[in-house]
Amino acid sequence: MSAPNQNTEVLDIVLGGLMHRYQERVPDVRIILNAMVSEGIIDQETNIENDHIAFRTMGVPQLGVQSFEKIFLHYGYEKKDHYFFEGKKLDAWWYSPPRETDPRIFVSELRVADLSEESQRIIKSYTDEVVSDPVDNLDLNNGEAVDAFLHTPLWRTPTLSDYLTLLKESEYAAWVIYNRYYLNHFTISVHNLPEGYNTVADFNIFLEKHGIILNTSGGKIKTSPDGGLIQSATVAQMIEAEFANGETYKISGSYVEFAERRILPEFTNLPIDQISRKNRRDGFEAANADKIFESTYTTQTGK
Ligand code: OOG
Ligand code: NI
Repeated sequence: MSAPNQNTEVLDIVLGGLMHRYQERVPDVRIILNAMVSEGIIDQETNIENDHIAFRTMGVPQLGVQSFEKIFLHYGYEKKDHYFFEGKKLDAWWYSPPRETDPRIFVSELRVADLSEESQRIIKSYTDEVVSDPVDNLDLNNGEAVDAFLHTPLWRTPTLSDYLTLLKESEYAAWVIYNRYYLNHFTISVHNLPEGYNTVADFNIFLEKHGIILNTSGGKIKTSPDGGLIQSATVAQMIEAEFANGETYKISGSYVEFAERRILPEFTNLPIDQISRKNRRDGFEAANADKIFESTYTTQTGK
């Protein structure tokens, strides 16, 4: 077996597959990329810098982060800081990529055991169909197999009534029971874009001019206490979901995020053409993340 850091070709297949299906689910991506090219912000779409991507998981023994992370650890990602979201009953970690050009990964997990008996019973009725850790049975050196895995249901299609019951207690739980490992968002880095677009504040103006609706939880601009990480996000796009017995209902799908990472104080004297990712604020910020999660919550999508 090849060493994890030699698996970047497979990683490209997996990331490509994720982005491809994500773009089909999130029409805002096309609107934003087309507008960036037509305003001359970028020459071509492939010049977008993807700051990070995010996934959501169910915290039950055979699934959750401990299972999911094995995929990306295999491709050379490194596990970094932990974040805890008490109110939302979530844990999360971020992973730094093998190459500077790869996105960081943010993976969260629902603390299922902290929910009510009823919600736990509903969730387990689905997740108990998965009797052993599915990633252990996956050939991680086969990019097409991993791509298929990430887009194949692990449990039966939920009923609308279970979805709505979960939604009342945990919007995150409802999202995962239907959307599973679909890419939750990708994130456009703005700090290397031309003047007039290279801050989240300016980029938000551009987005709104093109009719994009932004998440307003905690304000449209989310800033870390150190001032180094500034983020905004769209409100998730609604998808017409088909539940068990053919019932349909509009639910939250995925969204797009924007990130500005400021140059760290110790590097502000460096010429700008010498600045790379390692000279900028890295990682995530719990207070920003707490609000960004709400991009898929009905308080935002119902606006
Ligand atoms: C993740 C929300 C947090 C960030 O960049 O802090 C986040 C999610 O909605 O699953 O993306
Ligand atoms: Ni994010």
